[in-house]
Amino acid sequence: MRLYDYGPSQNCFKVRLLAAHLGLKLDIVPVSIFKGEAVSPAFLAKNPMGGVPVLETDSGECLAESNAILTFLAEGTRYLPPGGIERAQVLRWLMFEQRYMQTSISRLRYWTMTIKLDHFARDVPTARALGNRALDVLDGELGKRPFIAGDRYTIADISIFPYAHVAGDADFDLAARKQLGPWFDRVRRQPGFAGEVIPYSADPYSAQALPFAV
Ligand SMILES: N[C@@H](CCC(=O)N[C@@H](CS)C(=O)NCC(=O)O)C(=O)O
Repeated sequence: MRLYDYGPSQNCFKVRLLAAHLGLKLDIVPVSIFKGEAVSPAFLAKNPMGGVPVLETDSGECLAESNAILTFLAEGTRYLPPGGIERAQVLRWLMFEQRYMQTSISRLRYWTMTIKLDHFARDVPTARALGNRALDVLDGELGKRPFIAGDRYTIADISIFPYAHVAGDADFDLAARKQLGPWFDRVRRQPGFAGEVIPYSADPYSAQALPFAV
């Protein structure tokens, strides 16, 4: 299988992390999103929204959306319960990640690290308030159980860890959330964990605007 990938993307990191846990070899195809490669006609045929990650199966089927890819790859493994309330709780946290973290921590970190905060100044207070609320909720929930969705490490943790553990890059106060550091350590101790974070500065094009200017 192929992963259309952008190194500094934490959404792509989610998929690389699960693949590392599974010992699954993915053919990595780098996509230069700031050069517009994710909105070329050929790429839009793979993902009409024009972003990464995209997984391409051996039969040529394409799947976009990081959490959908996690769900597909984790099916039948220890990282996704087979059904019932346990599985629904995992899906709940995948949706939490998209609704409350992508729109806040992820955006603020991207704006901060690529020097675009001024351009998006009007959106910063809302994103910061929502990001703080999301981190407070995670901190509270992780005080009740060892992993996000229950007693076991699942793709809920694999989805939320990538942006949560780098929230400090966007000036969120991680030290004040006492449950988060120990959870980061529990995640890092999982078999096969691979945690390389590639900074935006590794990409000389990252200071440019994205094609859809988000
Ligand atoms: N909801 C999507 C978000 C994907 C996304 O925002 N990808 C970014 C990189 S982190 C991207 O490719 N942006 C390029 C663009 O939108 O043109 C997911 O979870 O996969």
